[in-house]
Order: sequence, then structure tokens, then C-alpha cells
Amino acid sequence: MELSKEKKLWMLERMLQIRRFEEQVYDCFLKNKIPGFAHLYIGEEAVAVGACANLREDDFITSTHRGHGHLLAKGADPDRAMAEIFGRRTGYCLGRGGTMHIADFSLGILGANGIVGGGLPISVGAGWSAKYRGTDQVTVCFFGDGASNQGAFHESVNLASVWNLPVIFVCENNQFGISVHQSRHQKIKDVAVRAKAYDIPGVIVDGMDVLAVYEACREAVERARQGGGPTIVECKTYRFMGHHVGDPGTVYRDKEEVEAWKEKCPIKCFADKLIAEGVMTAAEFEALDKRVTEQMLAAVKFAEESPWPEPEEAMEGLYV
Ligand SMILES: Cc1ncc(C[n+]2csc(CCOP(=O)(O)OP(=O)(O)O)c2C)c(N)n1
Repeated sequence: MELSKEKKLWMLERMLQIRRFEEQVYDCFLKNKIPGFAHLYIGEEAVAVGACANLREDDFITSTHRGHGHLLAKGADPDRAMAEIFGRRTGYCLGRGGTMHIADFSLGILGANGIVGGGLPISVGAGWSAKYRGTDQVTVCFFGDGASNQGAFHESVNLASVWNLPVIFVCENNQFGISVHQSRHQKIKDVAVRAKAYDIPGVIVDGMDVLAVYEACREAVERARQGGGPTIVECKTYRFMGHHVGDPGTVYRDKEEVEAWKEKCPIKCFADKLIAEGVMTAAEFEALDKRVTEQMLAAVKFAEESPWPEPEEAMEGLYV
């Protein structure tokens, strides 16, 4: 399906927002401004954006420990997301969740998750809820190749299949679980083949190509909305950085391999394509990049200037 110019530019801008946001997070981590650590999404932007470009505001996503990209792709405000990562009162979870637990139910963002595979059962609950309530909302569940070995993956896909739920399981196959290559943690090469075991469609796409991800997810989302049940969409991708901000990511990967994947940068490739097609000029791309970079610097400023939560609030908002 041919996309409008506006939609293509939206995709480019969202991917750029994620990249520049993550670069700021990295920079702030190095400057010791952020508590704990963070898992960056740099290199994988096309997956979150290609998938979320199919969603309505009232659709749901479940996310992972590497969740900033999912959040921004679903429409989160960079200021509030950054403030949450900084642990500030103005953050999405009042500064209590931090990088791995950001949620905003009003945008259908059911939460990042520090438990690998933790989003999978939640997505099944959201899918079941939509079906029970008789709405046509869908849920996109992001998870990694490592997570596909969890029991929760198999139980979730099985239930989504047998209950015919509107869930799209989007596997971000970046080929590593921390430092362990996929070939050392599972014998299959394609996570999507596991769809066969649950008698649902499984497709494989180039996760560096936002249009390919968009198209595969479009079909899956349409099918789910019309009552056709779940799909596994496996996106072959790569993280350009280490597993988290403290990992240089070089010990267990060849430099050549990393460089070869960087050549496939989803943002550069898509921007080049749009420029070649005449959708935008190189100067317009530069201006967009400048605007987005300034937006992310402003998000850092917002976070830094925001207050910390008060100690007296520590027991508020808890199930006790
Ligand atoms: C249940 C559980 N087991 C182990 C971990 C430690 N852990 C954090 S990230 C990670 C690897 C996850 O790999 P994958 O699902 O492929 O996601 P990626 O980091 O590549 O995005 C592991 C094992 C955890 N957080 N939760």
C-alpha cells in the first residue's frame, strides 16, 4: 500500500526522535546524571515505529527493558519520559518507575518491564480484555529473541492462539541476549517458525526497513481487528550499542559485524530513500534533525529542572 508523504515523514521524525532521545540518555548516563543504567534502542528504531504506525491511540502496547523507543513511537511526551528516567516528580510514573517501568495507560502503554518476557502475558490480558469488552482494540507485544525462550512466551502465544486474541507479537530479533548470540541460545534461526506450533501466522521482515515492518504489521493488525487472531512478526534487527549503557558491546561482537549493520541504519537508509524520491530535500532533513535534537536537549533540561519526589510520597500509589 502506498503511504502518504505525511505518514512517511512522521515515521522518519519518530525514528529520529528515538535516536536523539537515546543519545541524550547515554550522554546523561556518562555524566552521572541518571540513576542506575539504561538499555538503549539505537539501531532498532524501525521496529517500534513501523509497528506503532499502525496503531490508534486506544490500542495497547507492552514493552521490554529496552523500552524508550516503544514509548516514543506510541506517542509519549519526551519531556515526561526523560523526567521518569531521571527519577523526577514530573515523570510518567512520578519518578518511581525509572527507565524499565515507564507506563502511560492513557496512551495504551501498559509498561516497560524489567522481567524478560514479562510483557507477553500482559499483552494476552489486554487482548482478552478487548475481546471481552467487544472493542476492536489491538495489542502489540514487543519482545526479544532471548525472551522467546521463556515459558511465558509459549504460554502467552498458546493462549492468544486458542482464544483467538487480537495480539501482534513483534519479536525484535537483534541476535543477542546480553552477550549470548542467538545461535547459542536457540537452535532455530527464525523465531517466527514457532508460530507454526500454535497454528498462527508467522512472518519474517527486515527490521532495519521501517516500511517492511509497517507493511507486515499492517496486515497483522488488520487481521487482528477483524477477529482473525494473533500473528508473530519477527523483525531482524541489531542494536548498535552494548546491551546497556555500561556495556561497550565490543567484547562478544566483531567490529566488522557492528559496522556492517550500521551501514543499514534504519534512519539514514529511510532518509536517503525519501530524499531520492523527492519527498524531502537534504536540507529539510538537516533542519528536521536540528529541530529534533533541540527537542531532546529541552527534554533533558526539563528533567534536570524538575523536582525530586518528596520522601513523604513514598507510600502513595502502592498496593499495600
Ligand atoms: C526473567 C529474567 N531473566 C533474566 C533477566 C536478565 N536479562 C536482562 S536483559 C536479558 C536479555 C534479553 O534478551 P532479549 O530478550 O533478546 O532482549 P534484548 O536485550 O536483546 O533487547 C536478560 C537475560 C531478566 N531481566 N529477567
